[in-house]
Amino acid sequence: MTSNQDLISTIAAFDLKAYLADRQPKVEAALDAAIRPGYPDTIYAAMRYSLLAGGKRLRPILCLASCEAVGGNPDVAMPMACALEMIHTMSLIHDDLPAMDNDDYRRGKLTNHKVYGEDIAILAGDGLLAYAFEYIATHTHGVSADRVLRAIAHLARAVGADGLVGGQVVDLESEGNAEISIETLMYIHNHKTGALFKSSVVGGAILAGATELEIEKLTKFAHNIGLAFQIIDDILDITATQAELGKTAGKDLQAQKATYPKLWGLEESRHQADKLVAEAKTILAEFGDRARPLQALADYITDRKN
Ligand code: GRG
Repeated sequence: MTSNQDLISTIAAFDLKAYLADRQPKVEAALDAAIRPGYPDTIYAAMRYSLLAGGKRLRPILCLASCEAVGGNPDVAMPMACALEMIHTMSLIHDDLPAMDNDDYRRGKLTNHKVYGEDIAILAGDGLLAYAFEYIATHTHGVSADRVLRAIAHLARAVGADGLVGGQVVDLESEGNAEISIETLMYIHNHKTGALFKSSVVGGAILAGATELEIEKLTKFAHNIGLAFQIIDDILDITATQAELGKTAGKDLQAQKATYPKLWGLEESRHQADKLVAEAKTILAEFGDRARPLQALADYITDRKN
């Protein structure tokens, strides 16, 4: 068993910058190849506009790293990694619509509906969502159909009313009520943000043939980093600039949203995020060196500036 001190020095030695410099361009290239311009021109252009607008590509990279953490070949998980980014992107397109968060900027660019109109933005989101599932089903090779089916089912659940959609609904219903309980806040974020993190980590592991125990541990790991990610998101909304975020800063205050800093204060929120990440890394101690990328990615979640 790896001691905590060993764990810390192992992770410190891992070059996350080099890892991301290798993975991010691979994901970019895979996304670009996954959806090519086509007919009708407008819909393909709108889908590609948001899909290829940058972003940290955290969900695909988590999926690949998780596949590796249980001894799988990350190439096998690339179609699922792309699908996760398609779904994440469509959720951002819909979230930015006037009917929801009504945002003008995302990833440093005008939002999809600002460029293509609301009608096309809705359809671009729908197109990305449908294609994500088609893409996993048709492009995942070298894995049994059982595993592919299980990964698809996990992802579908994460997207629907028991996942992103449910989280978004409670978020919308809570708007203007900064006094919601911590339980409601947790529900919103565990569904709106956490569910897709979980599917990223668990999906990569399922495709690699993870055991039930490994899946259980990775689920807990993903739960913690998903929550930590959202706490940091809330902190950055207060402390970072629009240029750093690539989207409007201070939106939560403006929309009178309940946030972790509002409930706990900035310092305690940061402490809670650090605690969740430390626990997440410990959960993976028994996975050995193969989990170093995942552990370093957990640190990245709290160290990030956007
Ligand atoms: C999924 C069917 C379906 C509908 C969408 C709108 C909606 C339902 C859900 C909202 C989901 C949402 C916008 C959650 C916020 C997630 C979040 C913290 C986004 C920011 O993620 P980053 O920082 O962004 O990873 P980049 O741009 O780096 O990818």
